[in-house]
Amino acid sequence: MNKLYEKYIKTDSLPTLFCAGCGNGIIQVAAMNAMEELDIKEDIACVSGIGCSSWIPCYYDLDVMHTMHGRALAFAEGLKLARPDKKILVFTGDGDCLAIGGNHLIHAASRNIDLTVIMANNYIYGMTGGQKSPSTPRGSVTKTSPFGSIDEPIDGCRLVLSLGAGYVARWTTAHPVQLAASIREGISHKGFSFIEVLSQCPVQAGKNVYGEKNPGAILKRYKENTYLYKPGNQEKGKISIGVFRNDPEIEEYIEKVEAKLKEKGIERG
Ligand SMILES: Cc1ncc(C[n+]2csc(CCOP(=O)(O)OP(=O)(O)O)c2C)c(N)n1
Ligand code: SF4
Ligand SMILES: [Mg+2]
Repeated sequence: MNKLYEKYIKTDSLPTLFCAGCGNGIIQVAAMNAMEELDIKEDIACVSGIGCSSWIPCYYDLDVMHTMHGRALAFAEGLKLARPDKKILVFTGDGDCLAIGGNHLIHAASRNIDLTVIMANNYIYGMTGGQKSPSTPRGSVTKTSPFGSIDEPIDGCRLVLSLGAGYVARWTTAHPVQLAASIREGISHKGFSFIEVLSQCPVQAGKNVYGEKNPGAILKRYKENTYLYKPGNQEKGKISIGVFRNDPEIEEYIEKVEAKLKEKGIERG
């Protein structure tokens, strides 16, 4: 067995619940590569919500809190306040993070609290059978939009950028090396880092959402339909990927809490 797997995966809990061709395995390996390169296994704690993507960290041989739908960020903020020494990785889905969890996302991003959020965006509620999510593209036929979605999709990266998050990036499962590099940068960044991964759910969202059913063909589309972000450059009809912001200067929330405690002469219990 692969050495990285032996080190990071609870192999007795394999196989994962992911369907064949799901993007979640690619994200799981990318995050493992990032942790390994930083050599910080002992310093990491993971938090996730509910959904297929929220199972990604559950196979890691690490401290993991698999919490409630939409509440991963609320748990993660509490954990960070209690254990500021931990580097916290939050695994969430487009439904978990942008729908029921949207309010927590808004507040965590605007506080610039030191967490690294990895949002697997498969444009669908995968675990519950293929209902439309806030990021589902217009026109997509899903279980809850049988005539094609008429909603304008929510772009999580634009949302957190507008709220002042210090590190924001988007990649796809066809860019695993760049994704691992961004997770590394996100973990090293002091402040709120948000990494979106466009990730296929070939089982609940195929042709009617991605234009393709076959996972390999979806990956090919991710390559063809994306372009690398550069300020001022836009390619119409394509999705920008890359690092949108990497600003270490923004004041971080835990540091503000610590400063306030010090000012008031309060010692941490
Ligand atoms: C409070 C609550 N509401 C609804 C659900 C049902 N539910 C479980 S997972 C899920 C959607 C998951 O979608 P997403 O976060 O995009 O994850 P994916 O399965 O697509 O990776 C929903 C609605 C729940 N478990 N708890
Ligand atoms: S239902 Fe979709 S998101 Fe869930 S494990 Fe299967 S392919 Fe992946
Ligand atoms: Mg989803």
